[in-house]
Amino acid sequence: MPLPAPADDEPKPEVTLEEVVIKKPKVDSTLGASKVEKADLATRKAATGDAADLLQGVPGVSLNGAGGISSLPAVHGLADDRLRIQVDGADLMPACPNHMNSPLSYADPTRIENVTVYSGITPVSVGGDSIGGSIQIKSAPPEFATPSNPFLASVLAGSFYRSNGNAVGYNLGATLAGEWLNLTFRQSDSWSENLRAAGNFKPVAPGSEGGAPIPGNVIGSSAYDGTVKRSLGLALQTPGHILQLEASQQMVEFEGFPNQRMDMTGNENWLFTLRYTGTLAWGNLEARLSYQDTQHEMNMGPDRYSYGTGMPMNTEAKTWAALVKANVNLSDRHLLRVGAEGQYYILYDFWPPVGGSMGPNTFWNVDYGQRLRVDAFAEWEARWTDEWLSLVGIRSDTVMTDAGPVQGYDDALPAWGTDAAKFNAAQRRRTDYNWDLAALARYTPDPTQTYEGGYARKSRSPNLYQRYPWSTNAMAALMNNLVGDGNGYIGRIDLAPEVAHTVSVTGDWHDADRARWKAKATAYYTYVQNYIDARRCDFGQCSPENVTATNSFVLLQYVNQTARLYGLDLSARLLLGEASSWGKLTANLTLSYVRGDNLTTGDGLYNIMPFNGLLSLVHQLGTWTNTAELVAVASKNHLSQVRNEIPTGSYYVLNLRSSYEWSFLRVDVAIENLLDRMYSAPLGGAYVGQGPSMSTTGIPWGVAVPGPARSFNVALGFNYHL
Ligand SMILES: [Cu+2]
Repeated sequence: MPLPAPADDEPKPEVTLEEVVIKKPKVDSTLGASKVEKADLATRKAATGDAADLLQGVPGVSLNGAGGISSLPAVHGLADDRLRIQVDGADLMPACPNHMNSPLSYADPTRIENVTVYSGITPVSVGGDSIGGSIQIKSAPPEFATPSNPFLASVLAGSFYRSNGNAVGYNLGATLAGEWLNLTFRQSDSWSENLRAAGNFKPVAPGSEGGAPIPGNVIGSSAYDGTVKRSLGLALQTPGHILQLEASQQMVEFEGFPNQRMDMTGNENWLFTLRYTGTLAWGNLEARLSYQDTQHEMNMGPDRYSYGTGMPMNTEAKTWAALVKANVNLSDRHLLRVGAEGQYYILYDFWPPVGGSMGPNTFWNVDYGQRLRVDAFAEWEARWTDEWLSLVGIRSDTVMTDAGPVQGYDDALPAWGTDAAKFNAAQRRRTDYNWDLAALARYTPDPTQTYEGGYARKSRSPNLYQRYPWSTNAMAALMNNLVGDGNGYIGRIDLAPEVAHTVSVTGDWHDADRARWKAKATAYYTYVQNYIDARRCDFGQCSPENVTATNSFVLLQYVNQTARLYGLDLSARLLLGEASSWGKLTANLTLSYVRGDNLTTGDGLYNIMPFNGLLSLVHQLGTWTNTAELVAVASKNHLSQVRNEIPTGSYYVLNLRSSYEWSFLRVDVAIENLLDRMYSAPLGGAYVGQGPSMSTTGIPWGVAVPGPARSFNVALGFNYHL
């Protein structure tokens, strides 16, 4: 959150020396927010094409597996669009029945300078249209020259290689800046072959008809290629005001999805943003306008059956968004944040005909889908004393969704026409009047401890893929899947918004200058009304066996139920020793536990990360950093039975990393999964990455997507300032 600027830069005549040294308010408003440390960020972004990787190790955060650059973060058991994920302030919208082009898949990891995860009580000023936490990813702010040094120029370039998958990436950038103008260009690209697991997890078999056999340890459909991200930014500055205009383009030529039945065979996204930030006498002001345009294509990649014709599925989406928000300094101790925002999203999801019963017409999965959101919020932060802070906010969230009439491949066939007619006869427009509330208090009795507790009510309306997919045909339903469990999903127009009530308490203990040790613990409990879970499909074309099956892929329909999630995050850091001759040695520990239950059915919630911990030893000598990291994860056996979720075993993985920085060169080397341990990724989903994927029985059920085998990584970064 931006640091509120002092209300008045002019020193008042009565200011005494003592008042001058009064501590500035802390930048982070809530203890429930974690910032990824800069050193960790540099190490993690060195050798990845996936921006979500930068969140690894943040307490309470886990990653749901998807494509190679599209992992979906989960915070305290809530993932995907239950979180508010912003990239440089933009709420990027996915446009795909599998959420392949998730917001973070558009972020260039090499550009990211700053990651903040709000996992506890999320202030309403950073929440909205979400029931879980908020993740804010930011690039570096534009740099400007100074009168003493009136011209800035910098170039940067980097590259990485990962042995598992033979992944290669590069990034380059250039900045030219004067005192009032900054021009920045960035580009990155990465590609990877299929990843390998450390052992065989399925039989050797060809993935496509007559194709070469895929070895038992190769994760089919995990390759990606040509993921170019480029941006051109122009920033103008006058004292106290910055205006930024940025155009960016994100292209993907191919990205495989081992836990989906299709692959991304093309994605082109454009984003245009105009942003103003100003520091004014009364506080600061931000205004932004953005437009996002996405063209998305899916089909069967090289590891899957193509059925002679493939199965093209196309999605087009446009999103317009506007926001204005202000931080108003009411006094030295009172800050008011107010804001309003709007977002309008249009979606077309259509599947061109391929012949046979999948023709002669185009299948419309969602035609003229619309989601309009209008929000306003006010939040009051009060620093009553140096010990006590309170934050109270309220937010209104109005969401309208709608979709036009649809058609199947051939509505004369009952397999398509019956469901389409039923959907077309229904009233499809829904308007939800949602509201959020967050209240928290923070107590800092002395410089070594802080306690925070609060309550939040948060709401989120269903997305278009939860309300509008209409076909109960198995093949069509299997293509609609947001979670990677291999099942098929049918929408439900009547879905109500999810409303979460969260209470959370955090304690933070450390030595007075935070140099030797610190420990933080967060406990949380969330009760979700109208949680969107799933029930077995028992209507339309769904068979009676679909209702009772326990060891196969099934067809499901979204349904509102009641859920509960609770858990605990612990993190600690301890300086073990320090000497000028050998540097310093630090130990870090993170433990996360979360449990999710469906209270309506007694079932478990899907994809809840089992108890896990991370222990690392970090040695630093000047700009040389060495890290040994142990990741340990318990078995996953509290499962979503309605989805026939697959259990996974416990495992541990050892990683080694080392980095060295010269004035303008940085080298990172790493060995991930040093001991080449074989394990199933607990949040990796069901393996459906090869073979005939268009029916529930074409691919064997019960195989979890494994974690990657050992990888040797090396990355070079060059950054030169003129
Ligand atoms: Cu897709």
